[in-house]
Amino acid sequence: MPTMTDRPVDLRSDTATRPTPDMRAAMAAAEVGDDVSAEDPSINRLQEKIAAMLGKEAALYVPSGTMSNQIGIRLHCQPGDEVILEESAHIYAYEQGGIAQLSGCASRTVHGENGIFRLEQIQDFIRPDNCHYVRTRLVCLENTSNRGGGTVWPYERVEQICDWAHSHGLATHLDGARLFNAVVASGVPAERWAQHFDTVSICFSKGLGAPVGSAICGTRKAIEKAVRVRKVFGGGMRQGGIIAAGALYALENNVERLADDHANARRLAEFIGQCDGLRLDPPDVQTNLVFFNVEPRLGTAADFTARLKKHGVLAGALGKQLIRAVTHLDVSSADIERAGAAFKAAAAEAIAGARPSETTRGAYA
Ligand code: TLP
Repeated sequence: MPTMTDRPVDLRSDTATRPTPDMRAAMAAAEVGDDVSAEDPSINRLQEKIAAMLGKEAALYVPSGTMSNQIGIRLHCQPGDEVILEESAHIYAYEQGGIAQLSGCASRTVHGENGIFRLEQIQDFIRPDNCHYVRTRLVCLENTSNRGGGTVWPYERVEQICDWAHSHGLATHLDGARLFNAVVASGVPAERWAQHFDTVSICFSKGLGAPVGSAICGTRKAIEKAVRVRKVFGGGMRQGGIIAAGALYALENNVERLADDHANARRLAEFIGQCDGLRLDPPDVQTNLVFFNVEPRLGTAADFTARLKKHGVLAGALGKQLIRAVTHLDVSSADIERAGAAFKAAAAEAIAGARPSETTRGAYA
């Protein structure tokens, strides 16, 4: 059991990372200005850097991944338009129906395997040009797919879907909250992934370890429009350079190291795979997200995360039997060994706890 002084191993999300002393030093030293007038030198530097990394003309720093996605929707769509996305996509499932609330649009979902679908599944989705229908306007992909299990899209499939979308007059948006995880896992550079999308959203505050912010990237014209949308969504920041400096530091220092998070996630998956009653889903862990099911004989996912907590490990119950564990900058390989022992102990306890009647029968029959 952990002692009271041990910090829990926090595997709930890669949003849990805290700025390191070096990142904090970069933030403290940041030059700042009024960003609503585009006069914050640190934000301007960050925007130029991320746009260049993605091969886009321009980028805009915004407070969150949700805002950068929702700005992306608003840029491409008008009320009465329809957006095609995978049914577990963050934009659809975890942004409060922002597509409808903020842009007055409909969503058309497709079921993917581990978050990833095939072109054939959406080829009939374009509505006829007829006043009864919404106008099909945008295709959104998410890479890596969060609910899909941190899966990386097959590159050719992205190319095929986006080419098809563009050839039918549809726009494309990428929720690239974890695009750099896909880059590191696949070896396909960010620019190559990004070239297929009209707009790309990137999060700095997940695996990259910055405290705040995301960026929406695209053509200069799209980003000029995005400045207006960000303002009406309440995302115009003033001396935001103080946080943007953390994001800039993250881009300069924390991209390649995502490979460590992926190795830690695979190691954690090995431990989970060794526990009776836990089943990895999907079985192969590609990046930093590890999903697994808890067999009902061990209780529910919530029961199991409560047991883990007692052993000093925090993980997220995302369904009745489904749990997500996420590796990140604040989780070391030693933490993973600790977590592995906690998983084994919690699973063994759950099994022992789940069979009291059998034990009793054995003892008294
Ligand atoms: N994801 C969070 C939660 O909101 C679920 C997490 O812990 O994974 N796109 C994707 C793919 C995301 O996973 C998230 C956050 C976002 C967008 C939104 O980012 P924020 O939280 O900055 O609005």
